[in-house]
Amino acid sequence: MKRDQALEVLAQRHPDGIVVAVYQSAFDWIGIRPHDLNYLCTGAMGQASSHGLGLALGAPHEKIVVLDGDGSLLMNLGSLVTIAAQKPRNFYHFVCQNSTYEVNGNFPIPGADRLRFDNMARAAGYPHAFSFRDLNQFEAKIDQILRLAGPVFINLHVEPGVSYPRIYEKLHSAKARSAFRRALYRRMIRKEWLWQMQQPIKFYSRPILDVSDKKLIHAVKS
Ligand SMILES: Cc1ncc(C[n+]2csc(CCOP(=O)(O)OP(=O)(O)O)c2C)c(N)n1
Repeated sequence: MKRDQALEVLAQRHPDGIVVAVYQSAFDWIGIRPHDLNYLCTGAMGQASSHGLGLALGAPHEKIVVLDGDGSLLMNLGSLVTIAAQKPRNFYHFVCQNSTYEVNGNFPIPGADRLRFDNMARAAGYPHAFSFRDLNQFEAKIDQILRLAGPVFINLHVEPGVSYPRIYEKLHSAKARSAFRRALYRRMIRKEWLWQMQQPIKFYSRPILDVSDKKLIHAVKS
């Protein structure tokens, strides 16, 4: 299936939620679904699933979608085990398996003809794992998949379709990161689960939002 078509399907089903995307999937995704809740961590190759896990644990009322690359996941396979052990119910781990390191020259990834990421995820302990080659089959199943309690693993065998421009400045931009942070606070406030949190929210060790700080919350809201 074409990657952009698969991502269009996902965008219809997850129009307004948090998405952690990498490399060509990220470029396509931000073209297809521009949104402040796109978390762009490209550069930290392999870390999307780990960052996604952190978000899933920190924001348990949000569905977290990770759009991983096959080359990227191979660099951090251990995260499958960590995720399965943590059992985040709100975690949906997609991999765009294109069998190459597409963004830096389409070099083949090792073992591409034999790799079964869905089997790996199952063996690591994910309770649900799927693999799709056909767009119609993916489209028929996606609603049901997004209703499952996670962690859920979804491998998509993709080839490039419309490849959106590689705007690295956007992926690496501090502005996009702070837009994400603000959008997340707004979402937390709107959904009112912020008030249930006992601890200040921290960015590294620095508290950035204290739930008792009404002035700050007012600033974020406005
Ligand atoms: C630790 C590390 N090693 C290598 C790179 C260089 N690099 C950037 S993107 C990339 C390939 C990504 O491949 P994949 O995850 O399959 O995504 P695709 O490009 O196919 O969308 C590589 C090797 C990097 N950013 N970080």
